[in-house]
Amino acid sequence: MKIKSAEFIKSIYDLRNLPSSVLSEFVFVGRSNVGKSSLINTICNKKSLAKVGSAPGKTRQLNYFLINEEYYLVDLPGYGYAKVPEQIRAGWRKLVEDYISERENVNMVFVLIDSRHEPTYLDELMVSWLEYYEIPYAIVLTKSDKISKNKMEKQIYRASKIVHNEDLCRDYIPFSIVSGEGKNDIVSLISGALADNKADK
Ligand SMILES: Nc1nc2c(ncn2[C@@H]2O[C@H](COP(=O)(O)OP(=O)(O)O)[C@@H](O)[C@H]2O)c(=O)[nH]1
Ligand SMILES: [Mg+2]
Repeated sequence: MKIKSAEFIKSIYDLRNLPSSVLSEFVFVGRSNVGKSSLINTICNKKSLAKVGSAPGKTRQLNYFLINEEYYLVDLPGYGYAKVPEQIRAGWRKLVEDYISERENVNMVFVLIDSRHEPTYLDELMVSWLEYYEIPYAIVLTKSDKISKNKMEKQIYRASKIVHNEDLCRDYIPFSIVSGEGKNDIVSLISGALADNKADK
């Protein structure tokens, strides 16, 4: 499957305003600045579909993008930025957990981790929610252009330590907007999941 069309649909601040459609949703999560917006732009081949480098921790909304008029990509608010007050962090936690636990058409979640850093407590919490609610996910190690192949192997190993259900964790994907590494893997995972979904119906 190729991404032929990608269009921004809306930003959602309150889960009561989620789209009523039953299209599959592929969701991107990770700490602020991990490269979520850049990844969405890269896989959609559109430079400024999602806003890159906006003030970390300031984006509290879910952004919906409609792809090939067939499914959504959902950009969740980034987590774990040090300067964010506790009250806002608690708000993030509730918004994201409510979304993950209640939204039935979530097909797969991509958990983005900066390949230069260790997984954080919030990455681990995210993975534990996904496993608890039995949602398939993949771990994406972003900014792979910044580290060596050797270091990447080590970082994948470290990331595997926060995974407890290997059936739900579909893949570990090194990704870079600079080299394009990982782009096809992400698009293939999405196409495969959509095909399985159709086969089930
Ligand atoms: N070198 C490099 N920089 C990246 C990559 N992905 C994102 N960035 C940079 O990281 C910063 C944060 O990216 P952004 O997509 O806004 O992160 P978000 O907060 O998770 O949406 C920006 O300055 C990007 O240009 C990558 O693969 N390689
Ligand atoms: Mg962003």
